Amino acid sequence: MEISRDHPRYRSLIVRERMSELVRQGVVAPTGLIAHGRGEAFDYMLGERTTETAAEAERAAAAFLLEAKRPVITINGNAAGLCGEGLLSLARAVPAKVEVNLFHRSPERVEKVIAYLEGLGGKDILGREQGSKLEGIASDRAMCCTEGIYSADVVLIPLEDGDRAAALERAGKTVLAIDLNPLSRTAAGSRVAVVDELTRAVPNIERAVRELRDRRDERKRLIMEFDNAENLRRSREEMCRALR
Ligand code: PTJ
Repeated sequence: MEISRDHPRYRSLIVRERMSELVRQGVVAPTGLIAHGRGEAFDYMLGERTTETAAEAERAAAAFLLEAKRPVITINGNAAGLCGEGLLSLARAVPAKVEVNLFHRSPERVEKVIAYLEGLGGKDILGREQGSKLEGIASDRAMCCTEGIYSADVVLIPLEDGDRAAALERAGKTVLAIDLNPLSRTAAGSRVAVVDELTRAVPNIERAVRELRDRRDERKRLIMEFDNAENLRRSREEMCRALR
């Protein structure tokens, strides 16, 4: 479809076109478009900008990633389609391992998402062989890589479903989520929930990683002081203010 650059929602329309094309290629799940629409609606309520509240969560997430011994970034179809390059760049900056972990899992789709990320320059992406299991979630969705998520201490989960986020918490991982829905179980159960749009959040976290790399005391302070419940309360408040 031809989209005019003058259209006030040009960027949103371009992203929607790309996501539908990635559904055709099998990278994004068909229901990924529904999740994307929900994200757009929440972002609209935030004013489609990074709030001060989100920026604080992004700095805290960066601090946790730098302090981690075995950090892992998980990528699903939506995250790959929206921000694959950004997530790979963040993983290199930390450095963190990358694992493809899908909600609608099939070996063919895992292969497609990994191949898509490799096409963007990704290397050593985990996910083909998932030999370990997270307790407390049903079927395939429990599977993860032994040398990736299973042995991670800190896991960054962009756009994750609530069950898996809770299972990661129960497994003793520090969970950092990126989720525009400040009411989601994922956001509520995480140590840090970044309520910001993925393509804004990821470069912001990477910038904070670079700033905090040589500032250990500042990282410790950010980690100690970050209160997820309070940060989420402020995100909800900002949405209410925008609606009023
Ligand atoms: O590729 P798969 O098979 O792993 O499937 C991926 C989806 C996203 C379909 C799957 O994980 C899913 O169903 O997720 P949920 O439970 O719908 O949750 C997605 C969350 O991400 C929702 O709370 C949305 O508000 C939020 N979200 C959607 N788009 C964005 C977003 N958050 C940040 N940035 C976005 N662009």
